[in-house]
Amino acid sequence: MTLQIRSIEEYHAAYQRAVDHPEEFWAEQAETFQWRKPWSKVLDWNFEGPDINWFVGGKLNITENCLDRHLATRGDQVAILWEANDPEAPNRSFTYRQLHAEVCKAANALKANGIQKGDRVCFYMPMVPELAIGILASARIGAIHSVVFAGFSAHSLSDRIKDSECKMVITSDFNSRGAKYIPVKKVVDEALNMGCDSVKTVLVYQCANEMIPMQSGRDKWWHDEVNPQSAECPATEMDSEDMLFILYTSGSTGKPKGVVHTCGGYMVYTCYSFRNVFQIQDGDMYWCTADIGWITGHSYIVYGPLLAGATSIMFEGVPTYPNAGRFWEICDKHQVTHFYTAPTAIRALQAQGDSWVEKHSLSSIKVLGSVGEPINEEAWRWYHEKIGHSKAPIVDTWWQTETGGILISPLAGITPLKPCYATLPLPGVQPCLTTSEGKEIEGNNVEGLLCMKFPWPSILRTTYGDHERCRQTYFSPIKGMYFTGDGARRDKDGYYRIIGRVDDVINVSGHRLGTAEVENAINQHPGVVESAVVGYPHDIKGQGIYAYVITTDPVSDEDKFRKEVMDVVSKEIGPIAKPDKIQIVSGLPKTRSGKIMRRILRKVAEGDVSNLGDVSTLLNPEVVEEIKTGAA
Ligand code: 6R9
Repeated sequence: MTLQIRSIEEYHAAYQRAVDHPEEFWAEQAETFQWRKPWSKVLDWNFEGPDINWFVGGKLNITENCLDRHLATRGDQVAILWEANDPEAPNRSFTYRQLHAEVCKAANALKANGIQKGDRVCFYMPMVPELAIGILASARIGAIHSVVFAGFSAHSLSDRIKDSECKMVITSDFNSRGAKYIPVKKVVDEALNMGCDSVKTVLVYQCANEMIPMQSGRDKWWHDEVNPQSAECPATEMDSEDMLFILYTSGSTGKPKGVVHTCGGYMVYTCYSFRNVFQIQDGDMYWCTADIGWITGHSYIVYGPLLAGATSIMFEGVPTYPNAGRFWEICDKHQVTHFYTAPTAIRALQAQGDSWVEKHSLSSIKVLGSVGEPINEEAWRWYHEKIGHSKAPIVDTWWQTETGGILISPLAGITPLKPCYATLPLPGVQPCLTTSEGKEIEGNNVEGLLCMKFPWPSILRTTYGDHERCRQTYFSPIKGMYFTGDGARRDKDGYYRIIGRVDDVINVSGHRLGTAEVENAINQHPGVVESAVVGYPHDIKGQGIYAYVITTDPVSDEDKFRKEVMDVVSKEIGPIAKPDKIQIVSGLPKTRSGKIMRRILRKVAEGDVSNLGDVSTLLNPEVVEEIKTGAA
């Protein structure tokens, strides 16, 4: 097993060793896995390309390390325990041996349907075990999975399928989420009607007992394809740097980009970070409430926990169904020891009152985790006191889709905590703060752009089909470094506090959305000439979406218009991107070069109009007054 640090002294020693001898440090971690062929060089890199290669020449299959490797010692231990949306429905659990068999069957079914090494397979599925089984099956035969969160619209799905030319889509008939019953396959049909010629097969996992249209020749039932298959499937040998998966995420400009992770480095880092941050022990019950449609689900529901031989709970539903006590009920029911969720969920549940928590003992909880956005002090304290009974440490884990795993976080029970601080980098991670000109800011009690000076094994390798975009987004803003897009503060003790995005990315309930993406969607409404979107502080979501819209004609029924705009956005991107506030304006504040002054729009959205700074250099200073008085 990879290193597990046990004390703060060990942490500091490991940190120093990883700085002084990174190749030696990471070789030691990597040696604990099963490789078909050892690497010839640990690391070969430059950030200019970027061209980053870990465990060069090494051959492996990540699923042998998630599954086969554990059969002798943990074959009968539960690997995945699934809790349905409906609290009355039975649980489903898979031991490592059973999961191995299911993954092999699904892998054989993919092969039987023409999927080969290097092919892309898209997943658009609810949180059922078959999603985890499916992505592992894809990895087993060397196919590349691209999971699209099942809340995205047909349009978003179609863009993602086209961008990576997926050969197969794996989906389900329906999705039960809370009180909602969503026809998932219908969305896939719509997406495929938008010209996804690469897709040859759609595998449909059956969740309900209803007839749905199946296109003959293309659509097949999961059970028909998977059940008859053999439970043995040899794993395909992969190069350490072969692609493992693509996951789309939003940036400041343009369409979402497909972040690419590769086999060897991602395997080593997700296991290492999982073990150290959560301090998992045998017998623990670990539950991450994320959706597998996001990176947190990939790294810390599926890969990290399975690589580490842990038991991972997977939940189909939502925190408030059938009531706001559901999370805590599940914690007691399964004696959860490690609970990992997002600040937006914590705030939403806190707002429902303590009585929902007090009904449950929560005595099994040893470690709490937070991820996705900065956690505010009030939520941190509530989480600590009410859920952790002031005993369980909170690991506030900072990381990104692009980083593959947690980079800055306390190690549970080891790193002294400070509310709202992600605290210290993991050994092997070298953060720094810079000015916007790229000059490193040394010392403590400082603030700047958060960058990384040195690669870690699960850093993104490229953005699918567009390496130049990867370079421009992450490696050229600050020369010689990986630029995160976040601003951070380093306090007197060297602890990091993440302030938030410094680019045009809005973080709504932990979901990343680009302002340009939302604006493009709004502009699809025939009555809209132009729009500008900014984030503003929101009590539950962290950030809400505030849209300024110029219309073609005067709007008589503003409520109706707002609803139409929201529907358009829902249809174009998905319900998560719906603006919370829409203000109709006659113009947008622009510089003489035609750039929208978002700083002003942000201030108005925040309700802070007292100090808008100098607006006299604007092309149209008069609109500022109008925008101020008409604030939504
Ligand atoms: C894992 C994940 C990444 C962005 C990131 C930052 C924000 C994530 C955070 C956090 C403060 C934390 N973020 N964790 N901010 N404290 N503990 O969320 O990936 O969806 O790519 O989002 O989320 O702004 O840059 P992703």
